[in-house]
Amino acid sequence: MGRTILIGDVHGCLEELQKLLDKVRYDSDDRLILVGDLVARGPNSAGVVALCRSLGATVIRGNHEEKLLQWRQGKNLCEDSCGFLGPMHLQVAQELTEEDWSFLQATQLFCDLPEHGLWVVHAGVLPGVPLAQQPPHVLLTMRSLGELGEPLVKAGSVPWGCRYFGPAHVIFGHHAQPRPQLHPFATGIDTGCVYGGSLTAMVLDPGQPVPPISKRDSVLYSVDALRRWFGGR
Ligand SMILES: [Mn+2]
Repeated sequence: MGRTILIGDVHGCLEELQKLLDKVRYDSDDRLILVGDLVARGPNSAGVVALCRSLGATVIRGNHEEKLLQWRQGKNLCEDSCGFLGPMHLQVAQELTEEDWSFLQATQLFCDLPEHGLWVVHAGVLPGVPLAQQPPHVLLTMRSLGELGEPLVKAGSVPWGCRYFGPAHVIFGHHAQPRPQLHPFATGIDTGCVYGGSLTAMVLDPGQPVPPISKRDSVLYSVDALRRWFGGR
């Protein structure tokens, strides 16, 4: 049984993903888990989906996968393409093969890894709510909590990880930051590769729990973006 390798938001940055897999010496024994948003904004979304598919990776659904899947579902319901998709997502949609679509359709909203004491989600969890009862829009889009503990999509007052105290440690993406978000019971690994930041992985040995904040760097690996692929920040 190999290691567990968790990777942040790739957003079509295929070369950086390949470099990161090389850096952590990815092996076919390892379990590969991506926190979602494989697609959109970057240079090669279809290539990233194809690579993840060929490696048998577990992909947690991100808001960008959800957007594509919602659009496709609407399109199948009426030929006039119900559901709005902007030109960028439309281009991604046109590049995906049937196998890619099936792979995206099979993505899950969360993953429970009891052997590491971990939950994996794309965006976040509401403190005190069991994983299976977390609302999908929270799992897909939350960045922070408001004053009354309500989920906020925008980076608001308090990142949700500041108010979350387990029991499981949560690995998440979605909230791009220059450095990984380190909380006692949560780690954010979206380091904004597509915005010219870096792509980050957490690598755990079999059964290894996530180390405390003071030692968490020992399980985190990053590669720099080759360039800024999208927008400014
Ligand atoms: Mn996202």
